[in-house]
Amino acid sequence: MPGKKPLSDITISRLIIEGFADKLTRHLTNDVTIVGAGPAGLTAAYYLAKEGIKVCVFERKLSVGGGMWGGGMMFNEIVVQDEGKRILERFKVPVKGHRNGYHTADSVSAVSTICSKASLAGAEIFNLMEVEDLMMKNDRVKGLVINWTAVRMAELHVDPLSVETRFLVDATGHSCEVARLLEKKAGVTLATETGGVLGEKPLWAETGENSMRKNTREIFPNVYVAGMAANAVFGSPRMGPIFGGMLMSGEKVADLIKKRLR
Ligand code: 48F
Repeated sequence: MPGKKPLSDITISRLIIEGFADKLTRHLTNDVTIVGAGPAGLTAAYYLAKEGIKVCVFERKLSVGGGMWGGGMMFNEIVVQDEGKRILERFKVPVKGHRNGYHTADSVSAVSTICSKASLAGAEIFNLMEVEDLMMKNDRVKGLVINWTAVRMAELHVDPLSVETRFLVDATGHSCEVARLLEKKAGVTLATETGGVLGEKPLWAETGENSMRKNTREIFPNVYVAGMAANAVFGSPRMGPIFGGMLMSGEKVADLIKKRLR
């Protein structure tokens, strides 16, 4: 077309590389780094970022949202109780139905809205990258070690990069991977009954949901657990496709860290 500049393939590539390098360089040091972009991690990222705190999230998968996308057994609806409804409404996720204090929401709507709010609030979310180790000095966590998920999948021997952080949140879900690294690799004592990871118990929705708030806390200096990882670390049950506890846990961990940063 006359007057229209031809598209430059190289400019497209250059913009992607420069834009990504700029983001990653800015987040080589963070106030808070969250591992896992499930409902707990994304909610925490939103509440921290909206206070102007420098926060970034590393997610190993291509998609964010963790176990929330799939609702219950791929019926893409989630259930929350009143407290969870309050948080969904804060994000402006449409909440439907009401039966004895239970509410439902479309899981795709919930994940996409929460992620959008966290991102717009200023949280930087890196997908396709996983946290494979911690950076520790004198028995204190100083940061974490990241690599491409594809590197592990291809079993390539490629060294990782390091990220410095003041606070670290393990929001990795059932596998509580940061806590496991602390326990198994660093060999340090966690703030649990045994000093180690107690392990998740079989499904019991009520106890699982009720214990999540208490379990959301600091397990090692400057390292917090949130969401299902918190229940796994403290030996509480899983709760199945009810998600209010995850949202509240994200909100609580953000509150705890905000107080520390003040
Ligand atoms: O599993 P996930 O959704 O954890 P959550 O936020 O919520 C739990 C619920 O989804 C559900 C439940 C409801 O009752 O029990 O399971 O606590 O999200 C955890 C995210 O962390 C990522 C993982 O891919 C997932 O998206 N993840 C796990 N380990 C790592 C990681 C790692 N080492 N590095 C980066 N991301």
